[in-house]
Amino acid sequence: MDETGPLTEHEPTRTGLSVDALHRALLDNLFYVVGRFPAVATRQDYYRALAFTVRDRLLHRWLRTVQTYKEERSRTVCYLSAEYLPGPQLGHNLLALGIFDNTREAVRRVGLELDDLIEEEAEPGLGNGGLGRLAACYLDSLATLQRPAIGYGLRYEFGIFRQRIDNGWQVEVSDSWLRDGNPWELRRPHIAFEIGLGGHTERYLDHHGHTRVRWVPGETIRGVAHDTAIPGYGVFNSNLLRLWAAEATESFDFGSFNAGDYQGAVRRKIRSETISRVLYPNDEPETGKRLRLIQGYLFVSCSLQDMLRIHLAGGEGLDRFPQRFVVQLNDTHPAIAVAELMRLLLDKHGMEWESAWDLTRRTFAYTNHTLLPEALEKWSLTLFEETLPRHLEIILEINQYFLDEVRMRFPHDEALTTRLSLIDETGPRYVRMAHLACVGSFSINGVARLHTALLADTVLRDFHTLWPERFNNKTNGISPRRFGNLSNPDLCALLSRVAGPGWAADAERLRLLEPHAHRREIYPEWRRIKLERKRALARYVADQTGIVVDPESMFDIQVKRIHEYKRQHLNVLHIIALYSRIKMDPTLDAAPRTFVFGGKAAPGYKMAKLIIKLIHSVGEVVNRDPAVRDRLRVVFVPDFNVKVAQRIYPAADLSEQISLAGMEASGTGNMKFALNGALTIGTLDGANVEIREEVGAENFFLFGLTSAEVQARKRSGYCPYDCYRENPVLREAIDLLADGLFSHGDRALFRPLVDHLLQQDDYMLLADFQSYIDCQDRVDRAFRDADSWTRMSMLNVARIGRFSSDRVVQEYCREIWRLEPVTIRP
Ligand code: NBG
Repeated sequence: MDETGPLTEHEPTRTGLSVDALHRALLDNLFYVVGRFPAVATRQDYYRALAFTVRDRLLHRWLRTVQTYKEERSRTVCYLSAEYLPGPQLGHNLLALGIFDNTREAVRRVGLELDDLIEEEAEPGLGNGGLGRLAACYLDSLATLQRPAIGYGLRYEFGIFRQRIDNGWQVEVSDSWLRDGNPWELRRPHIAFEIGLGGHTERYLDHHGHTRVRWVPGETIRGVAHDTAIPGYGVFNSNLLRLWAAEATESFDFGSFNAGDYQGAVRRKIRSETISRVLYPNDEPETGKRLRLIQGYLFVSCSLQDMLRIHLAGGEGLDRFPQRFVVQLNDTHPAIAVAELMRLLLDKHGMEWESAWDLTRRTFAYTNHTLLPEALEKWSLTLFEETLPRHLEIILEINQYFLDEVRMRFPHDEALTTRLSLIDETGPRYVRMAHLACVGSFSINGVARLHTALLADTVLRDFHTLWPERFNNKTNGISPRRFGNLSNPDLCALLSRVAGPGWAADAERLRLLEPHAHRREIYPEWRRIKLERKRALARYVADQTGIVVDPESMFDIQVKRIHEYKRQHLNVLHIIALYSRIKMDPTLDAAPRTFVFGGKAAPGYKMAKLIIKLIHSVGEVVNRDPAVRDRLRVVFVPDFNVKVAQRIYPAADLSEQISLAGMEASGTGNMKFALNGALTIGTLDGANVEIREEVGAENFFLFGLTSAEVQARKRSGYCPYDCYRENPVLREAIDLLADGLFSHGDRALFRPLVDHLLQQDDYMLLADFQSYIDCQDRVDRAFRDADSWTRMSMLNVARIGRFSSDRVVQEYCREIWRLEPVTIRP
């Protein structure tokens, strides 16, 4: 893949891909861009010089891509997402450009190692979890599949908080990822739009004598574009991630200056810039409500204005807009787009309601990512009225037409009308953003087969009754480049050797590994690679936590956001049970295990933070107890993010996907683990269902209630205390916890957790406990048969190709976006 060759006279320093060209560019950039001499340059300086070297090579592709899309008037998908977790860029871009080896060599020439420079990069943590990472995987696939796409979002100055652990408790530290600058982005001062906030609306007659509405905002703010290139893998296409940063408008400083209120003007300027300052951690219903609404509105409005600008510059009329653009709403965070496009068409472009509505509904498609009621966004009507008065008017008008339509079709069902309304009037009035998204979109999709079915059956049931044809499923996928090639190069080299190359761009080709899964002669190498990744993780863990773990033990890993529904505490109950079993019976024949956890808890989510403390507390006792020395270890890897994830997935033997059935929309970590040869222990939840079908039931450790059983148990009155009373193993585990064995005798510390489990147990840990324990015993036996485990591991990798984000993006392109590839030539 590498384009090697000596530097010729004709090879320009800014685009050449040979070792010589890269080496020269690196030194040039170090001097002319970073402003340092080799003698004094730090690794960070070299990282930046290298990043600029790579960006130069991307720019060439990026500008060519823009030009071609424009000339060919290509249809473009705009992905609107409040969150992106792209991970570090350097390695990814080298891989896409096919210059990993040459760059490694060029870096060696200056006496450094490429891997060390890759480590220098700060991660853009512009998201909370799966949803933001999914958006990044889709951008990667869109570019690789040569589809014209723009990812629109917000340039938070502070991303998701960094997690420190202090005495077992999570402590949040602000994440200043931009401190050393961001060499990948280009600020585009000429691509900026104003948005209004607050104020009031006025009616007036236009020159045709029609009544029109004008919004007179109380203040205005500017969003300025910051662009990052997203190169496709092995192709010349390079798409765009365009993030908006809030700035003060000049016009708005003026009045204050003239009035001599310099300080007031500065204060307002600072306040404007606060808007894109920080990403809000999710699961925190009440914090920063207003600011969140404004954040969403800022990026949505700027993005739509940008699309309209691009469209109109192409010389076509607005009526052709839905032919040129399709807009995917990534969850409800950008759902205000429906009202904003209406506003732009009606108030700015003088369109009539019917045509504007028709155009809007042909533009948007909506993806739902959760069934959790607390995650379905609602905004109070008062807040809306204060902040976006014109949008509220539009939403109320949309609602009126919509409910009229409902009443026509279901004349005697006022309850249905009430349930469907865009406004929740059961108490204080709220705008239901998911309803706005449904009404304004031509497509509504869930992110795994079970999730989509449950959506249609529960949360969006009435919409499904109304418009079944709008519903469709798109089971999530992951980028094989980032979670294969980049994270686990040795495994990938083996895959290419055994199964043949090409799987990175066509993951279905991993199937070619299947016939080799029975060749025992490959097993030692397969295991050696896994062991090497486990050793590397063990070093990292020792470095981060001081805990020494045995790479030969089974690495049993659960990494994801900490949430009760994900049931990290069920995992802990198993650890406690196993611990006490070994204490009772020191001869117990069980494979040594290292339990690894990682993940952040929302700062306001007390129970999740207590679960982090619980993991540490159990770890402290277990790790110190000589009776289980060499048999059990518990570690918590702090600050789980994309960078850390890339170390963890390759090192896993067992992947914990143990949410209560019906709760996890899809999960994508499950796919990342399997691609790296881990076996899954999991419930029939989210995409686990489909993963199990693909890899085969015999290569997947299944336990737990099904979602239908969960519903039935809840209907018939689930009583967790019965499980506790009837199961001695469970009782013992919970009693140990309650009695303070893991809290230095403090019986109060974990009381809230224990009480909740015994009295309420919303996520039915106690109901699933025995099934989980039994399943873990099966895992144990399977792991001790190394050859059979290796074969299962290989089969998991061979059959996981369907969960490539390339497959998903192709489905989106075919079934929702109607998007064709556009080849970019050098
Ligand atoms: C998350 C779900 C995951 C899913 C990702 C990506 C939100 C709101 N939802 O199960 O919890 O894998 O979205 O679809 O973050």
